[in-house]
Amino acid sequence: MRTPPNATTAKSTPDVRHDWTREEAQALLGLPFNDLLFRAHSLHRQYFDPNAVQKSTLLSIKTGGCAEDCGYCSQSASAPTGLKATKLMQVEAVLDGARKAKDAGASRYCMGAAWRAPKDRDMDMLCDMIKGVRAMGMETCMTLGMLTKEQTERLHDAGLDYYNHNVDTSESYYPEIITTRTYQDRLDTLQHVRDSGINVCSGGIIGMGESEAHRVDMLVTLATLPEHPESVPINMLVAIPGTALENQDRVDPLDFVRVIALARIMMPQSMVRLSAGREDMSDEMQALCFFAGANSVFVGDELLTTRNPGQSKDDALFNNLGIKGIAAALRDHAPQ
Ligand code: SAM
Ligand code: DTB
Ligand code: SF4
Repeated sequence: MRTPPNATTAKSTPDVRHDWTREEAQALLGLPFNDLLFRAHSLHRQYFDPNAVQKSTLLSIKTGGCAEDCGYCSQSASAPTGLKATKLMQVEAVLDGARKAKDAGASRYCMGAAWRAPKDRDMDMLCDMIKGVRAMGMETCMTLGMLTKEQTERLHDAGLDYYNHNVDTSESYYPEIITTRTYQDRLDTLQHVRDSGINVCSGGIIGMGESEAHRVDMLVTLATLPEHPESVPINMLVAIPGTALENQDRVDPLDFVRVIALARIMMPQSMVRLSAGREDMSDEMQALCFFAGANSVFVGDELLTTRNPGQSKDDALFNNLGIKGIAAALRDHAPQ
């Protein structure tokens, strides 16, 4: 495993545990807010610069028409969201986007495709995208759905730094949200990614109608993996018209902050990403999330199909909070 950027201690530290129980996690989540945040922030300071946030930019390299039925997603063919489906983008167009993202201060470029899984015929183009983005000095991330062992190895050999594949929620709540693939399918893909040497990015969504126990169980699943994901995106549901979750009530902002804090405590060396939903968060809510241990965000005007705070809004927030960016740390052993 690559040491996360800015991590100051080795992973043998007693804070980095893989034997969390749901009772322990539930007890942490039930602490008075200030006690929970103090604990999370103290750990955060121990492992990371508290005033540094890693910035990634997302690009949808293949949009819409997806065969899966994820209830939150605008890109599922089964959801009447009015989204126009596109083919896989050409490599040069993807690289143009990456150049702009780099100029805007992103250290990582995340390329997402609305697929159940990539087809083998797409692999050459995907590998060329990875090589081209890395040649610009940015870290690469992809999220393409399920992967076979062979596909994962090809992405690794092209130099892929991170693969994003979320567990999304707890195993017990998962069937309420997705029926076209299983929780175990997700864990299998994560295992391929881990085995290949690509850094693992895996998290989930808060605000899909799940209970506190489901949130706890999702984090216990991630924190009891043999190695914690290097990156843990915590998304706040973006309720998209036409999806099954379009009328979902907004999550209580302080409950969302509590989940960030719990993720920080249970996976103290992982980057915790404040992901989707920032457009609907106040500056104060985001500031509390950074205090609670979030140290990564998506920057730019768009996520995959929805809005994100643009550069000027984020620059103003980060300047106000005295937060700086974290530089890219590329894997150095990728065969090209
Ligand atoms: N198709 C691939 C897959 O599902 O693995 C990659 C793209 S998918 C959009 C990546 C992740 O984005 C999902 O697993 C989910 O956690 C998150 N996501 C998608 N739509 C969202 C929404 N409306 N609100 C919050 N998070 C969302
Ligand atoms: C993740 O956990 N969040 C990102 C990324 N991984 C690929 C995606 C958020 C998508 C939000 C809804 C949209 O823009 O379509
Ligand atoms: Fe398809 Fe991914 Fe959206 Fe699910 S989350 S419908 S797999 S694009």
